[in-house]
Formats: sequence, structure tokens, C-alpha cells
Amino acid sequence: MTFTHAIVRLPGSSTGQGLTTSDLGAPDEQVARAQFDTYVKHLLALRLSVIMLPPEPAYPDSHFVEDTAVVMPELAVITHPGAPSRRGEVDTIVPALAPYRKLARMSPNARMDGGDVLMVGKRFFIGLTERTDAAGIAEFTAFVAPHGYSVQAIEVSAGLHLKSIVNYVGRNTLTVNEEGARNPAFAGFDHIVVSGEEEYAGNTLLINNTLITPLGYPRTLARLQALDLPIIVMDTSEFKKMDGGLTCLSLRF
Ligand code: CIR
Repeated sequence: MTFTHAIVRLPGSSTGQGLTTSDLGAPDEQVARAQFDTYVKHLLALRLSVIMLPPEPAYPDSHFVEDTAVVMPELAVITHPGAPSRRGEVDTIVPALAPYRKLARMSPNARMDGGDVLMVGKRFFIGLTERTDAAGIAEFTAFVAPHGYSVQAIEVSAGLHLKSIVNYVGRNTLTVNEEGARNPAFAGFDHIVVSGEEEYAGNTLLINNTLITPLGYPRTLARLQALDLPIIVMDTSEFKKMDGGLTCLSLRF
């Protein structure tokens, strides 16, 4: 899918008070803001129109806009986020997406974070995690199947979301951990296996044939370079402290 737009949200004064499982310490608000600005600069350099939403201090995780929706050419599915503290975020995304897509809204009986939803062409791979349940996948499937998409549920036992580790990086290649490498659902792809200290580098973002990958993961970087696509490397240290990364910070469409 060729992207022309990205929705992002400025990190607000409550950045750092959100959910996290990391033991990397508190994020530095100023550094997080500088990293966010660099991210936006890269999106603009890739010629995306960036829709910048104002901070929502009542929702400290709300700059991770990816979790609130899944956007495809035919429609956008507004999720019902798995974490109760994040559920109100969707109401601020609906008006931002409404001018661009027909919206389908998940019911409160289902749970899904966009970070669990990997789209590769007309195929969706969706992580079953603490944030996304079978009811969420079933509702999502009912929305997208009429448009010719297939949906495959993926058991995820490490990381917050499926896309914390598994991402499509071009040239029929996925980043995967060892669990993903063994999953028959991913057998048709080449793999860049990220493990141990390099696992975070699985959260590499492909935008219109350019890769954006986090700084500090030399082995994964070398594997990505072999794909022979342009690569931007950027520091995401403060977002890593919040269990987030490059994919989480925007909704691309
Ligand atoms: C959370 O726990 O929800 C946030 N602190 C991190 C969300 C990261 N989002 C993503 O991977 N799509």
C-alpha cells in the first residue's frame, strides 16, 4: 500500500505516565519530544501529508495513535483498545480519520490494539495478546472480509503487540523472533530473525519502500541493509521506555 498521509499526535505533559512493562526508567519529556519531531521530519521527507493532532494529557499513551485504528484503502476500523485506560483515545481519532475513510467501529465486547494488526497486501496477521482477543479478531474479520482481505490469528507470547517484533520490511521479508520464525503462517516469507538484545529492532517501519529502523541494533541493521532499500536510522530511546516504537507513533494511509 502506498501511503500519502500520516496521523500523529504530539506527546503531551503526561508523557511518561502511561502504561509500560519496561524497566528502562522514566522517559525524558524533552528528549521524547525531540525524537517525535525527528520522526515527523522523516515522514515529511518521505512526502507524506502529516496530520498533527494536539496532545491529550488525559491519555498519556495517546501519542501511540497506531493502536486506535486500522486503516486500509476501503475503510478504517476504529478499535476498542485492550487497555481500559486507552479506550477514550478512539473518540479523538474518529474526527481525524472521518474525512479520509468510511469508518467501522468495533463494539465494546471486543478488544483490539492496532499494534497487533500486520497488513501485508490483502492479508492481515493479527496477534492474540493481552490487548487483542478472539472477539476482536472476529469483529475485525467481519468488517474486512467483504473487501477481499484474509485474516489469520497469530499466537504471541513475547512483547506487547505482534508488531512490537513482527513487521513487513519489503522484498517479501518479515522481521520475526524465533517464535515467529517457527510459525507456519509466516512460512511464505523470508525472515530477519531478531532475538535477545536486538528484538526491539523488529519494530522497523516500511513507508513507500523506505525503512525507518531504531538506532542501536547493528546486527538487524546489517540484515536490513541487505534488502537494498533506503534506510533511515533514528533514536527512539524514550519511546522504548514506554513499550512503544516507530510503528506505534503514526497511522499511515
Ligand atoms: C501501551 O502500553 O499501550 C503503550 N505504553 C505502548 C503502546 C505501543 N503501541 C504499539 O506498539 N502499537
